[in-house]
Amino acid sequence: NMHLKSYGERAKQQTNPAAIQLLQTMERKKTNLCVSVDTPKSEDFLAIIDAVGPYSCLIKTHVDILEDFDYSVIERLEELSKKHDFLIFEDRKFADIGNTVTLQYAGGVHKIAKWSHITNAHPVPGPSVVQGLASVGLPLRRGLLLLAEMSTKGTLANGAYTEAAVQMARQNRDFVIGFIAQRRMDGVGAPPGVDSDDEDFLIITPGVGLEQKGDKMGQQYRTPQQVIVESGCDVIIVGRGIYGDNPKAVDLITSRAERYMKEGWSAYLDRISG
Ligand code: 5IU
Repeated sequence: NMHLKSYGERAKQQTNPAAIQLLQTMERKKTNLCVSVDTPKSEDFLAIIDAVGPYSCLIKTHVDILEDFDYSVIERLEELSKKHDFLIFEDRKFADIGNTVTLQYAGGVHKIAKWSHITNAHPVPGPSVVQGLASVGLPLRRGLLLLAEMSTKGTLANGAYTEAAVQMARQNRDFVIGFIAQRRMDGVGAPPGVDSDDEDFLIITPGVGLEQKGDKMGQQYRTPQQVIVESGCDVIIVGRGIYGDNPKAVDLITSRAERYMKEGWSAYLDRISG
């Protein structure tokens, strides 16, 4: 059962290079923390990443938030990724026809496929969104997460929609490494009689916070313990719980990242010890 296997053991069962690299990084650095950095100034963005990098297996970006973006930001982000040994996840949420997402993923000013080990897509267009992204991402050894659920109040991503997302992933296992979701997805919506408890999809989970229950715009937070132990997720995504409302408070940001790393890792140790 995947709830009980270590990240390192699971790395050996994966085939996608980005999935293997992520699980190996988690095992090596002893962290299941992904820090989400939604901040408009490149200088703050890079300073936060430099501060939290040592505690993170993955850094989640929204490059379209950067008001002063130019490609040198990416070069510096890649340097930080090497310096601190983390992967990069551009949270692009692709959701268009195959041909369009191919152009958006490979090109534009951001050239996401060039530098982002992992990206994500809404399953709403159907399998063509995965096929389009895979045509760009697979040759570059990238991985894709499908959005099976969301952390927001009133989300429409549930029930039959979530099950269809998991089916779509099953048909594209070379490229789809798992889900943005709120719980483990192995076996969800599987045809009767098929034993799929050990599909080993990676579950990357936003909506994690220790201090707040939510924000004023529908975000809902759960604790690392709830996410990792009770719901069987693999990676906790934490944004404002770490960088708060002051991107310049680097010492505070560092200590919060360390705290979430410890909470996430001890929850994981609880889980794999049964
Ligand atoms: N994010 C969510 N919930 C979701 C999905 C993505 O919060 O269901 I899909 C993103 C939005 C933001 C980050 O970039 O994860 C969470 O940030 P905070 O921890 O600051 O709420």
